[in-house]
Amino acid sequence: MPKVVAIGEMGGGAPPGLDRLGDRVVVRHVKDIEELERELPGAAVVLVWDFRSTLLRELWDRADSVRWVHVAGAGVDAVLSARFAESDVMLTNAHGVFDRSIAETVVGMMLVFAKDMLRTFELQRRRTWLHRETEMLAGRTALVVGAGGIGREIARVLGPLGVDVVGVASSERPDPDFGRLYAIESLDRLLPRADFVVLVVPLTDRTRGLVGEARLRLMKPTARLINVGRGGLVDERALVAALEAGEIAGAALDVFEDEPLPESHPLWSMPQVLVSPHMSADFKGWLEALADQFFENLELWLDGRPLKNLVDKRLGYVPGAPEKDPA
Ligand code: OXD
Repeated sequence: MPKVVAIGEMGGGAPPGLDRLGDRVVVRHVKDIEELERELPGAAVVLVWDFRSTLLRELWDRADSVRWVHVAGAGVDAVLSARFAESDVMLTNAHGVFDRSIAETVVGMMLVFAKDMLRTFELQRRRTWLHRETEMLAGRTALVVGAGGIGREIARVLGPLGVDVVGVASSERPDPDFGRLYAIESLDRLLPRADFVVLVVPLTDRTRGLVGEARLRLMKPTARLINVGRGGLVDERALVAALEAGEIAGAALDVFEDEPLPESHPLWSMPQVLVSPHMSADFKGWLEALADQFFENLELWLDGRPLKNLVDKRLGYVPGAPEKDPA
């Protein structure tokens, strides 16, 4: 029977239902490098359950029989090495599972800013009644950088709220959800128009450090940056400096260069910053949804049928038209 190795823990445990698989595959759940070193040789399938785990990348030499790797996450950056990309091992991810949940988080973050809720929470803690006027979301412009399933769902949710959504993808083209998508090369021209800049692109060589000092300067002083992609998309030092200098008005960040965000990091104490502990996607039931998605693909693989959500290893995401082309 083919051997499946599941790596890491999420939500404090192994994939729910892993024990169900016993009759068609041999399953091993490993938590550390020693266990993986022992189990990886001979394994045909690897489930990277903890999408942050770099263990497979570290032990790639031992993956002598692996045919397929599934990452139980949207981002495959921790797993996808150049050697993996060059190999003929298939890679799939959790495409689709998080679209709605992240879209709702992003809308929540935008409302927190528009309705000045960070300040309201702070005033409430101090028992202070202070009437203020707030902003409307309607009529604002959101620049969504990344037009995969998640970016697309953000556009679908924001449209009915009256937000003008501008999408950025790998190339310029008409699009059913965004109206028109603009190429990533147009980013500098689009940034000065945006009230909200939302980052949902995967972290790849092309997108690392996408938002640095120069691009932060292009944003409006009233604009807010929302990052639900990966910390590495933003130069955090430049961001802190831009916030301190009032070059942008705020940031809502779910992802960071170092996670957990170190206690001494200046972002923690900035009143115009919302720090969220990498949970924008994680709705109640996410672990079961992730496990079920893998089990469904495993059935396909065992039956010799094509897998769903195949990542293009050169691009680092699941491509496809029109709804699956992040950037
Ligand atoms: C992911 C995440 O799945 O960041 O990539 O949650």
